[in-house]
Amino acid sequence: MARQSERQSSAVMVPKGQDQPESPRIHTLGARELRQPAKRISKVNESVRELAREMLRSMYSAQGIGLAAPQVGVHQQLLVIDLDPEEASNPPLVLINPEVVATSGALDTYEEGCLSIPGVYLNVVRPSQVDIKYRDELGRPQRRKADGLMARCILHEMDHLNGVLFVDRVTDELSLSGELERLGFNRNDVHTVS
Ligand code: GNR
Ligand code: NI
Repeated sequence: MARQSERQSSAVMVPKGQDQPESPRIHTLGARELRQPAKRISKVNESVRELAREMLRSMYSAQGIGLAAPQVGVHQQLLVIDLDPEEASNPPLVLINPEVVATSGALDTYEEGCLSIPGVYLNVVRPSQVDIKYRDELGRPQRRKADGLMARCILHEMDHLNGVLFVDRVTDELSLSGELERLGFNRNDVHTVS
């Protein structure tokens, strides 16, 4: 067990839990940082790993299951995901320069939330499965297939790398406007896609 977590992610492990040392602030809907596309990371070095650690601290502190670098104002193609933030023995995933190789034709509807739009939860339709390639925190090429919540989270985070937010994909106009207004967000900050 210890050996396996070490192989997977010890290079960026931070203790899990909501109490974290100071970590970068997460930008919220309306901030231009969220709309700028992220650039590929040319070399996976210690400074990339340090950014991943800082993102994990922000994510655990905010009790999310994923975070993309643009959410903390860094326009690099880096994601962290942890579907099990309570379970210390299950290491987080670090995805660098992720690319979708394929998605399944089947679509799922799921109620999404986002640390950049706190309190808003709305249905989004996405492919139910995804096959991606990426580099891990040691720069090693990886490929993985995901379904369920992992596929959902990967696709949500990859949207952030392109400056897209889940509210841009919400089709229920009435619920969208209602939720945004209820939580004090501006409907004009949504850039509806397709
Ligand atoms: O914490 C999060 N939960 C979540 C729930 C459903 C679909 C996607 C997500 S990702 C989100 C964290 C976040 O905003 N990542 O960018
Ligand atoms: Ni998000």
